[in-house]
Amino acid sequence: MRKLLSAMSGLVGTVLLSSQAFAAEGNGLAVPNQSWERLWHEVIMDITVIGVIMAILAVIMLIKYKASSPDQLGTAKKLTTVQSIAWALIPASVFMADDFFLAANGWTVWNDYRRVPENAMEIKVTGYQWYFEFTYEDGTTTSELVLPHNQPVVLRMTSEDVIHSFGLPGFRVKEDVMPGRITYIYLNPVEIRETFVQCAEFCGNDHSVMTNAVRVVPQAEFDAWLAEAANG
Ligand SMILES: [Cu+2]
Repeated sequence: MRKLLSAMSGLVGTVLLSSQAFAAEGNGLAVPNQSWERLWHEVIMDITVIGVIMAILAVIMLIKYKASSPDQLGTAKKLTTVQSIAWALIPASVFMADDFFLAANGWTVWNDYRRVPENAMEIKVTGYQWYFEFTYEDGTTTSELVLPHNQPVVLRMTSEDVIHSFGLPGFRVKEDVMPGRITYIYLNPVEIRETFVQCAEFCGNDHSVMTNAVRVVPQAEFDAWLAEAANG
């Protein structure tokens, strides 16, 4: 009983500690991929803690309460109805509290992905068999996606032929790109880095080569790149 109580208080401690982990970083705006990663680590940590507690308890009880013969009866005092219900409801409530906590944070992460800030730079994405094309606010069209560091971006996406999907594993997001509809992805590129986009919806013969580098570069480098793309 004491072991079970201390295990439960450990779990509650984990939940309380981790509830402070969801603050904004970088330019002060939500960074959806970072929110996603925090929640993912939280889920992994919680299911590991719960799984390990349950496994240890199960093994202890298997060994400690093993019957020495098939007709041996237990000697423990029978629980009253109220005690039985309490034993079912209290531990269940502790674990359910963690489920609700994770679900609530899932909504927060969802909002981080879907709320586009006013100052977001818009880039139009058009899907074709079998490439993506990018159109910047000045009308420049490119085959490469380059993003200025710390500038929130909204990709407004559509397709000229079949259904594609704009898959950005490095940003922990993908979204369908469909003819006749405009979908969007919000990105907050707070790290200078190179990642990639890969079409994530089977769209024909060359689907697998429908991939491109995605570069996050300092603002000055971005301006120079865009000016060159505009002239070229
Ligand atoms: Cu495609």
